Amino acid sequence: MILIKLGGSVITNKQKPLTPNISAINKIAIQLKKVREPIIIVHGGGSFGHYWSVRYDMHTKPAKYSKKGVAVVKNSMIELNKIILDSFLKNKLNPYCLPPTDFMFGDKAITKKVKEISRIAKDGLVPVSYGDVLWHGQNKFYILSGDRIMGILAKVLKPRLAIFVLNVDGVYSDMKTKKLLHEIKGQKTAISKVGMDVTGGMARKIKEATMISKGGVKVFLVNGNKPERIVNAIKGKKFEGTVFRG
Ligand code: IP8
Repeated sequence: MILIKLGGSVITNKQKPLTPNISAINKIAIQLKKVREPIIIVHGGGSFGHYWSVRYDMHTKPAKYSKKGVAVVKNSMIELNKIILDSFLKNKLNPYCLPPTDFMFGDKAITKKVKEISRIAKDGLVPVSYGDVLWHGQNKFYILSGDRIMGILAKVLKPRLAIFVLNVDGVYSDMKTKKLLHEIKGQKTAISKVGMDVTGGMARKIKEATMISKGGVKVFLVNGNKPERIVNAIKGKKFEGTVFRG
């Protein structure tokens, strides 16, 4: 089974609020159709969830955020999720909509429900979850990033591979020369902050990828604007990207 995170920077236009990148989504869906293994998809917020989270000053830290903000962020993520589901359906991927409230209780994962996700995938549907704002208890809410969901699912499901699909080729050793690090085994990396991101951008991804790989799962970071790389990574062919070895 393969766990794939579609980064918000690939599936939306991050420079323009509330703008999906339909062409990128469709191209990714076409490539994913070639995969012959069960897959589970998680997607990020991009110019939907992140746009509103910034506007309402909402973060990953549980706090008493604006109720209107919670409602608006949640609504925008449903909207983006629907766009992904429509594209998957059109491309015969049979998506199975999976809001994170289906397998989370407050900030804890419900193991039984997480295991159910892999059974749904093995039965031939493609579960599609996403980063969201969740209730935390005691009148507090928090942003659960898609990257964190990757960590939660990987820990329980131990997929053969976890793939983070980005809008860059992988992790660069430094941002000036854009020299790609083909493999990371715990070394320090230069990380630049990406604007309009309440969940930590690339730094968060590297942290989560490192954690997942420490749990024994191989992690790939690949460029979603060249979606054939996702399939090459899955099929064990040579591809451009960064590997975190499990
Ligand atoms: O793009 C965050 O998910 P991410 C989702 O994976 C929201 O960090 C609601 C901002």
